[in-house]
Amino acid sequence: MKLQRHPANPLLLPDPTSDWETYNVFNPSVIFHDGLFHMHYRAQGMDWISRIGYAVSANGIAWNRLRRPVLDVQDVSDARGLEDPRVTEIEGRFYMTYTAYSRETPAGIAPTHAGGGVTPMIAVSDNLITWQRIGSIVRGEDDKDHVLFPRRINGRYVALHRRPPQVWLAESDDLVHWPEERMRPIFGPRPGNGWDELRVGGNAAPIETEHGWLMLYHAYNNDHVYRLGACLLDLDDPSKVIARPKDFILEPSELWELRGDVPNVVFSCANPVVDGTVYVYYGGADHVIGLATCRLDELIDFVLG
Ligand code: BMA
Repeated sequence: MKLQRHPANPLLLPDPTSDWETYNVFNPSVIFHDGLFHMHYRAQGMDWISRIGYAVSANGIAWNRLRRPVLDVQDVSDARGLEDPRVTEIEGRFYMTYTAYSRETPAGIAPTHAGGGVTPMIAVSDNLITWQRIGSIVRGEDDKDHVLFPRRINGRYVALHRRPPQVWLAESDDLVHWPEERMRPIFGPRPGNGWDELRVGGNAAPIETEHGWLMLYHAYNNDHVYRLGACLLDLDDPSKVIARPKDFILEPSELWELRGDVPNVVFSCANPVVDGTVYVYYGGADHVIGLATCRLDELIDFVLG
């Protein structure tokens, strides 16, 4: 089973007339709310700093974008940019997880390729435009790809996050405090399995189904090719993986996925389900935004094998 690319791809391109989304727009979050598709995306402009942009669509294909970022850098803790937004609606409010990229590297942590530390942040909004930072899941360690589940499980808010090289689960009573004793690893890369042999990380809010939480994730291998896969987590205890097919569901093959700012990347932060179709929006080569879809029941059949 493979996702089907939309013929209108890529759907969103950088805007060379702007100063903040001049070079790259990628890694979008998309939710379906009150009959509209709402997108938040990572944008890079003249200063190469990432900011979060917003666009809205009636059909999920043609987008109207706001001509300014909805979340911008604030201080030294995010001075290198805000990356990879993932929006989840929980109990009528909107929460965005994103990676804050700092100018400072915490003691004892190896700097990232551009030199700096990352913090897995959470912000809240009631209108999808105005965002307020509420805190982070952890601090002072290499941790990102954090994603909130769309509802509480056993009374607690739940998030996926990524402590290299594994995906972890975290729980919180208030979305602000995430106690270490309530964190545990779920799954990691599969050495020898090719596409997900080196790193894995969650995509967007897991989809609740009668079989379990359907979770889409990204992975890369020793050749640094990013692909997408899927697995199923237990409904009551999402730290239990019920099924994880060996094969991926999307890999870079179009020119705009193979060549861009970072080659050979499909990276997704969005899987809204509308009328039984899963809409997987993704960044192509850290440069543009595309869409691939499948039927929800087909994806479940594939994951269950
Ligand atoms: C990851 C993130 C993503 C990016 C990917 C590929 O570490 O930074 O934003 O799309 O690398 O470059």
